Amino acid sequence: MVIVGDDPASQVYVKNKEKACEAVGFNSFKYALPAETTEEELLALVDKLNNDDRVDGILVQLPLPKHLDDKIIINNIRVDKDVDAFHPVNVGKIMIGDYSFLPCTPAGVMELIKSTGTEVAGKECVVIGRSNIVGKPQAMLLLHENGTVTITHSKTKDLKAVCRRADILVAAVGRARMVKADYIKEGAVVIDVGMNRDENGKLCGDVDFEDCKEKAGFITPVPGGVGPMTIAMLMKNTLTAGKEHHGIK
Ligand code: L34
Repeated sequence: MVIVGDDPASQVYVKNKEKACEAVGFNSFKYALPAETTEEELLALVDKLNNDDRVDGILVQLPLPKHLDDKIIINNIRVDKDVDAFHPVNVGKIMIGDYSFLPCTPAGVMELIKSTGTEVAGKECVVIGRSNIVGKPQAMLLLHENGTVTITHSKTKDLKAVCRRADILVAAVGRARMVKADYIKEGAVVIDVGMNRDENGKLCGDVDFEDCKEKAGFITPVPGGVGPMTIAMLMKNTLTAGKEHHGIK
């Protein structure tokens, strides 16, 4: 795990990942680099980890400080150690449904949906947000499960009406408690990917949980919903990578 700079939220997430590694019995090495780290220095570390046989999975926590280009860094992580599935080769594999790693957050969302007993096939699935990390791959995973998928974004007309069609609603916009009860269909599965701080500094999701909890069939809280599942999926990918590297079935 590589973390650059001192973003407090990233530090919490990385700490939680370290704890998870310990809980499942993985060795983890944390590299906390100063915010001023240069591209050259970060690439040198990535290269060292690429070639270190003790390392099965590499994760560079995002966001990186502004002077560093995520794309260049991610492109240099070995494809078979890219346990985030952010490398363009892994992203491409996901598009065609031929993958070893799924991106952790969308994969965690799929597990949460599965846990409700809801069949995705044929359902109206609406994803709010089109980021490369969540929105786009999320839509693809729902599509692989034969959902009828709509991706919405800032230019979507009448977002509320589109969301109200959803049997499965995944909110990944990054706007505190934006989704209210009038955005959801009675009985819908509502998955909240948001990780925001409200005006009082309190951690909250994109969904107004209190407002929606009676109307939704199933709803995930923040904290304690998608975040821990993201980490669980990271452990799963790392195990897959480790087995592959060591020839274990
Ligand atoms: N490279 N960067 C890379 N991989 C990732 O998979 C991530 N992501 C996102 C941000 N940057 C990344 C994460 O790890 C989001 N994310 C993440 C991971 C864990 C948690 C939240 C986001 C988490 O542990 N959430 C806890 C509460 C945390 C708190 O108290 O602040 C929860 O219960 O939701």
